[in-house]
Amino acid sequence: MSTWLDRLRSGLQKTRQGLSDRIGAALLGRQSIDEGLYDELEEALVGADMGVPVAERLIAGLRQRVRDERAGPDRLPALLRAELAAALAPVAGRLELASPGPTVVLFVGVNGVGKTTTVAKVAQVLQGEGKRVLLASADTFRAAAVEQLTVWADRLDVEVVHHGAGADPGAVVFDAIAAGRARGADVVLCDTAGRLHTKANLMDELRKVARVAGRALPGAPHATLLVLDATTGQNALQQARIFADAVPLTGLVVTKLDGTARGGVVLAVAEAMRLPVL
Ligand SMILES: Nc1nc2c(ncn2[C@@H]2O[C@H](COP(=O)(O)OP(=O)(O)OP(=O)(O)O)[C@@H](O)[C@H]2O)c(=O)[nH]1
Ligand SMILES: [Mg+2]
Repeated sequence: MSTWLDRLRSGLQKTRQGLSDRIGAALLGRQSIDEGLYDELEEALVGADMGVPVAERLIAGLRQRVRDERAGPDRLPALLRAELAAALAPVAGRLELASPGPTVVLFVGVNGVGKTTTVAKVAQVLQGEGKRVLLASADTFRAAAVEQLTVWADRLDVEVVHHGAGADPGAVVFDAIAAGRARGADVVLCDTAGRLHTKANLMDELRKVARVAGRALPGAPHATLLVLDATTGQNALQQARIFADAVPLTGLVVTKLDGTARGGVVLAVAEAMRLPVL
């Protein structure tokens, strides 16, 4: 748990800096806490993409803490920090492995959010834990997609199952699961093509991929992770809703937190969708 929080904390570095700058500015020269100050703090939270409902709740929690402690403005940063930590703790999740394996994980999301990169990162983490990992290149839209995943597979020295460009992604997943079972893999990580959540035919295709996985191995996919680009802001919520309509999502992955001061979307989406962030 602490390592997850550590990773999230370092990922949220820019968000934290942006927030504390704004909070610092709001507090400058204040002798007492007034409504205007709460408004400014709430704006700072919304500005970090937490969304209005989450921001309002955090501010309500902060007010309570201020009352309980009869705190002055100097205590506000610490109390807000405590409120944020309390909000984040319950959304932390981790990938549970099925036993017996293999655990089949589907990575889904819109174009360019970081699915393929995340597959490689997760493969490396699991490999480090001594797990036998197999990759499935179910992004058959472009030849380059297979190549990209193959480069990662070579670097990590893991096997990747792929068909040619234009192949049926369901068939790739089916073959990969069969190969995973035959070879005693612990995990089969399936990379899928980026798809605009607004394209109904592509969402249907995703539904089919999930169905085929279940035919190859009852219970699969064991995890379906929606990859979200933190820099997308509040649109991430819309993406999450539509993907969840197509396939039962089990968790969220948030990428590119290193490049944005708006990582608050982590909280907004996790809470609205009742999904853990892995
Ligand atoms: N800074 C940063 N860049 C990232 C991160 N994850 C992915 N990227 C970059 O984002 C770009 C897209 O990453 P991909 O992994 O190819 O994204 P994808 O979702 O597989 O893209 P499609 O398959 O085209 O839909 C690449 O340039 C990655 O290096 C991250 O956590 N931080
Ligand atoms: Mg990709």
